[in-house]
Amino acid sequence: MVENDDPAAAPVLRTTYTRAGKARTIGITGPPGSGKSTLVAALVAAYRRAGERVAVVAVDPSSPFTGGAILGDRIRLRDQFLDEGLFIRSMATRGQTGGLARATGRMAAVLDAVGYGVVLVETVGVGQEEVDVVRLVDTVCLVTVPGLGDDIQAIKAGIIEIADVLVVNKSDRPGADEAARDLRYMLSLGASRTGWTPPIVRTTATTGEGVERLVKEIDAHRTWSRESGEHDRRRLGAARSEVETLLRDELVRRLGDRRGAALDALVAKVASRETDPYSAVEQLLGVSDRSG
Ligand SMILES: Nc1nc2c(ncn2[C@@H]2O[C@H](COP(=O)(O)OP(=O)(O)OP(=O)(O)O)[C@@H](O)[C@H]2O)c(=O)[nH]1
Ligand SMILES: [Mg+2]
Repeated sequence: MVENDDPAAAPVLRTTYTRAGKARTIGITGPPGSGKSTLVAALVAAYRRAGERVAVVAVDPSSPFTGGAILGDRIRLRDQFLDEGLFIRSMATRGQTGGLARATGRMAAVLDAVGYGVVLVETVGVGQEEVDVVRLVDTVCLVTVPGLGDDIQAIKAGIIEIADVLVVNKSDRPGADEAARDLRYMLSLGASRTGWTPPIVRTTATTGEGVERLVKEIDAHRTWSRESGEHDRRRLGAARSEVETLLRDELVRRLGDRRGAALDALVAKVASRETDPYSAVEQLLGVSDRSG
């Protein structure tokens, strides 16, 4: 219900929201095929060994067919499927725009509230929406691989600014040193906004090599984030965006309910350029004010 933005989810979110806030939320993002799911599986194993209950939310806007059956194969967590301390959910956007980050954030809150100590969010960090998704987590891990070459430039533009930990996965392949060097160089170009310099961790997700170090670096970021105030800043930003989104939705809904005909008429006038959208909004808000 939460995932589908079903109105029936509201009571669920009301009860769970104030109980959330304890989980560590970790985003795993990076280009297709870089080994995100394999890395998620390795992280799940590490956190489960440490006694944590773990939830995984895989966000896949590109595939409307993503579902439990396909996920079993894709996410490579087959041996972990019978583990009661592990919850896995794959979600697709089903064509709606703008709702992905919201649905993911809400799902993370519910999972947090029901006692998952670690919530992992996997997403392909390409579009703005996915950048928004990953912005909601406490720690963002950007996964790259050796030999990406120019592709790395494209990643840089979108997401490197919000990466807290940089991962060079498939370090069993040639070129891991160069990849790490490229990342270090890219980091040196942009001044850190927050005072945190993302560490660069090499992993081989398929064997688990480097995963313990990754867990340590994620922990180190979390500690820094709490002490520096960055954690509070992010939570505040996420809360503001959630409240403002709901406010916007509710405003549109109420206007539609009470002044549906007026809204339609004004939209038509904007379309035919009899009036402009700014005046239309002013008029609608004025009308709404008078009607209470
Ligand atoms: N050699 C090597 N192969 C790896 C490593 N990690 C993952 N792979 C392989 O890379 C392929 C893609 O791995 P996935 O984990 O599905 O990658 P992904 O980033 O989740 O892919 P999408 O979700 O489709 O974007 C699989 O065949 C993995 O077995 C690694 O460290 N070394
Ligand atoms: Mg994957």
